[in-house]
Amino acid sequence: MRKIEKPILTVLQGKVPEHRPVWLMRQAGRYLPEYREIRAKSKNFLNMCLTPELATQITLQPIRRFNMDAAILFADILLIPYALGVGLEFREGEGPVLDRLDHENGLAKLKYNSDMLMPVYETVRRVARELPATTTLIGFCGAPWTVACYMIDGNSKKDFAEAKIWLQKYPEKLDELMDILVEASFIYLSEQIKAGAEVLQIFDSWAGLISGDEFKRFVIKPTHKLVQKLKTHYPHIPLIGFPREAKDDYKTYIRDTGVDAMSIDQGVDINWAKRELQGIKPLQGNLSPDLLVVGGDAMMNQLQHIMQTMGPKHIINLGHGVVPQTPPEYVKMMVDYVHQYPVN
Ligand code: 1CP
Repeated sequence: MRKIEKPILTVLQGKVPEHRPVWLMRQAGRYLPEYREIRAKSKNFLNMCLTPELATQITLQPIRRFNMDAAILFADILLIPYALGVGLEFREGEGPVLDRLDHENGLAKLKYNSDMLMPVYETVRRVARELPATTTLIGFCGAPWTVACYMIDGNSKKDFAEAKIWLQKYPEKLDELMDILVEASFIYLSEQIKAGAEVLQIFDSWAGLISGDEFKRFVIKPTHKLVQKLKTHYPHIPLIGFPREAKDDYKTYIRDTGVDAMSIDQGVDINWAKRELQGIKPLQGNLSPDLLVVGGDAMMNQLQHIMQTMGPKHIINLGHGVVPQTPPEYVKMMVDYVHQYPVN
């Protein structure tokens, strides 16, 4: 009997898959009517993340509708601050709002309570039971730097002005915060693995805010620590890093953090990625989320260009999350095209 293959795992092992794999960041979300339906009936977003019945259904929605090659756990990177005791609210039309971290005594108050996230692990267990045999279950967390940005500023409206002040005025406090977040993320991801996550992605959405020595200290170093800890305990679990908008630092990141693969944003020139990055580790991403709103030739040409340039050992994904205005039919068109595209 032929062994059932999970194409995402095959690409992450650096091999040619049976068919070209695709999944999308934020593949579950407001662009899907079935998501909006659940959301309209729910108390709030945080409650949705912490209710396994709902989070399981939402995680599976894009698998059922589009036959994606991966399911990504429906949760949020800000659940870690929540479990550290930080007040968190997702306000309608405003996004997340957190209690701001006080540079004087804020760090001492943070105590990670893993039990607060038990419902998330239960969601992972439920999704794992229901997934088709060829679909990979991806768990995730935010990278320490990105999570710190939200904790320090309390929201994302001011371009993380306060986090930038910490870089200048309190870099040692920031080191300390990085260590707290590495420990918490390690526990959080370990529990996801034990519950059935097969791959983990580390989202560093705001990695592009810093560069040079700051990038080394607050992106590379904490990510490397987290990767080391995970590799010591779970060497078989592939880790995908996503240092969004890191520009030239993508190269340092893929070499020095120890991740097994890297996701790239839409600002990265795909020929440069092919030349400079693909030989180091497998890559994912690069398609612009805006093209998924536009559809038609613009979307298909770009998709084809990425597939042709990168070959079959590439995971098709966007350069950032699906936006709410995206017509689901374009997503379907895109996924079907990827699946019928020859592997060699
Ligand atoms: O219904 C709604 O309006 C809620 C919107 C929403 C959704 C669908 C939020 C609030 N979070 C999520 C789910 C989510 N967030 C997932 C689930 C799985 C999937 O991809 O389908 C994941 C992986 C995330 C990760 C996340 N949350 C990131 C990293 C990736 C990225 O988008 O850069 C970040 C930065 C967040 C914070 C966050 N959560 C929600 C919002 C609106 C934001 C961003 C706020 C900002 O722009 O700063």
